[in-house]
Amino acid sequence: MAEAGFRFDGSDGSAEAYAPELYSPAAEATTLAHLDDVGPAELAFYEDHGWLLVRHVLEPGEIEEAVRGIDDLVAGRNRAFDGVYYENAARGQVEAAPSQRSTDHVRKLAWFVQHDARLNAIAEHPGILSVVSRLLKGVTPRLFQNMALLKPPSVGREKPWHQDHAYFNLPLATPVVGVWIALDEATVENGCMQVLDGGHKLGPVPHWKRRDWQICDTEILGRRSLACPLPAGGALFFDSLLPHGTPKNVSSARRRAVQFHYCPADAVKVGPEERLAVFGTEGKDVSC
Ligand SMILES: O=C(O)CCC(=O)C(=O)O
Repeated sequence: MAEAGFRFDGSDGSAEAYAPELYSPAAEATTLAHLDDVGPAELAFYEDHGWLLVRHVLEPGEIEEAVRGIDDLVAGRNRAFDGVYYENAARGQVEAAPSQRSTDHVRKLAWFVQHDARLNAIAEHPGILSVVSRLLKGVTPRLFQNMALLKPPSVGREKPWHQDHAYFNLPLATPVVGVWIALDEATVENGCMQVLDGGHKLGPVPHWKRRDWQICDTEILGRRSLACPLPAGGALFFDSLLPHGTPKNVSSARRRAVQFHYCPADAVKVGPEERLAVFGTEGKDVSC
């Protein structure tokens, strides 16, 4: 917890410059219209490519409720919730005017589903769970991570390229499906998701502490990436080994999203040593 009870995420900003070519997608990802369009061919596509993009998942009312839930949590209306992380660029402003806490300064919210029924309803959305279960080859999914990623206009910084499994204390063989849901229209300019098509087949890639816990930029530069723009209410389903990242928000448009991760209900956790032995750089003959 930072001073005055505020948490900040990221460095002071001076080390945040990155090559623009890291986020120069070769093309846009193809999309499905609805969750009902996910059939055997789409499940096979997911196996092969590591992702599925669906344009219409949440109804406008569900999006509004989710946004209200986020606003309430950020405004501190639920005193039991302390999972707000501010953008480092807002350091100083947030502490100066705590009564005006606003999503304009927030990078992310973590572990909120038990604090807000509106957000929990999305994590338990029957249509989403049905697709996740099929992507997990028929097993019952268990939600083990939930986040909201707000990337505010102008201050929302990059989330460098990474594989989500590098953050999870789960054996590498445990299948994990991430679901990233846009609550605003997500575009290349405001920082939509970008993915390395089929990159989950690379297996685990070493991660480094650079601008974040991330894949080395030189591993990404020169590879063919896809942009995943979405309307509000659309969702990206993705394999936890799929390299992905988002550029900073250089627009004046909001780009709020929620993200849920599901593993099989009977998955067993391991210690961080096992994860670092796979994704860490210590002892590996690699450099960044
Ligand atoms: O929403 C974003 O900007 C990036 C989210 C992401 O990739 C993550 O938190 O793992």
